[in-house]
Amino acid sequence: MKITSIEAIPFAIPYLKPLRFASGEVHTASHVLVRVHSDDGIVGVAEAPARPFTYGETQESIVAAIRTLFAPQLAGMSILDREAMHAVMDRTVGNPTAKSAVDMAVWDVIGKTLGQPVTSLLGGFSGSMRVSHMLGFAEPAVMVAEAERMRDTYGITTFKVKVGRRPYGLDVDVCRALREELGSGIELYIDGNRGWTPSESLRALNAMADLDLTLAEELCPADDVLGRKWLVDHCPVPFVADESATNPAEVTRELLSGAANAVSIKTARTGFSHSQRVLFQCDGLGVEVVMGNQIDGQLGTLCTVTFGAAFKSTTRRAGELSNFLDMSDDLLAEPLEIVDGRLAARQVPGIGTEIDPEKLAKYRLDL
Ligand code: MUC
Ligand code: MG
Repeated sequence: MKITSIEAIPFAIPYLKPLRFASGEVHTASHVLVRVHSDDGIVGVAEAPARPFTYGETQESIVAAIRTLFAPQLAGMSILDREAMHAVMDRTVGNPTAKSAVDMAVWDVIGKTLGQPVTSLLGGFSGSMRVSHMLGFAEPAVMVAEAERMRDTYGITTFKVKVGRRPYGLDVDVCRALREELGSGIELYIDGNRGWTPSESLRALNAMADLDLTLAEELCPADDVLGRKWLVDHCPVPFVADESATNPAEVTRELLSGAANAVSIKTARTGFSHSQRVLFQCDGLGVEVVMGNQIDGQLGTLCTVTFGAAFKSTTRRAGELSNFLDMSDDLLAEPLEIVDGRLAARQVPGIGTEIDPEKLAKYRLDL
């Protein structure tokens, strides 16, 4: 039950089309595969996505943090001692996705060692989640066509629309076209990735007042401290903290300062252990949560649904679980399938993140 070694393997898989949003764009999944080995011969698997525009981590920095800091410090520790492991990793500040991938790979080892699905160990509330699809910047007709394809092919009826462009009318036109073309049977919410000012945000919300949006996420920076609080006070729907609330302490600060009144939980940045803390904090305060997407491939998406399906309050809303469909290929041996708008967590020992060795050999960058 002890950790013997931890691998950090950089790989790159192109997306079929880039995802564009107010804080950046992603063309290639330049991620890091993390494998934790135990002395029982068990291997736990997870991944860390490099998102420099959100966390400051690069693929190279994630590999370096795991290989040179975390792997030597964690070797010899019991796989059950997650709290002690985090205390060790937290001697290094930052590096949220590197730490989270180690955390989730350790949970995978625990599940495999006990012969239990991690989703059951976490909470076991439900076997699956409704899926929300994230629509990146494009012309209205292109975004409508993508939403229709997702609805008709996969049964997805919830869409997060990327906004935050200037002039804001560009995004209003997209949301209006989606509502008009897809009708009242779909759920729409928006994510600005800090692209607007507080006053632009409110003007945009007013211009979309008749579109029945259900959430507004990070429309302006949380650093606009008073402006953001003013915006949240005037916002007609829950205002979601995403990149402003990347750990439990930031969640507390954002909620208590009035900078948000809902929270996006991303296992890519809080793993399973700290996602629990974020969730229990929100549950205790009566704050809504949504399972967010870090532009994940299948590995990251499986981790998100493993956590999201495990708890009552994370299954209330659709989770952002479909953008792996935009990737040209993936590492998972058994691909994920969205059926009737739902994605299932895997009922196998661990998370179910078994890797196809040929695909890993094809896409890894360190050989
Ligand atoms: C999201 O919800 O913002 C885009 C940037 C990022 O950090 O995550 C994605 C999706
Ligand atoms: Mg977001």
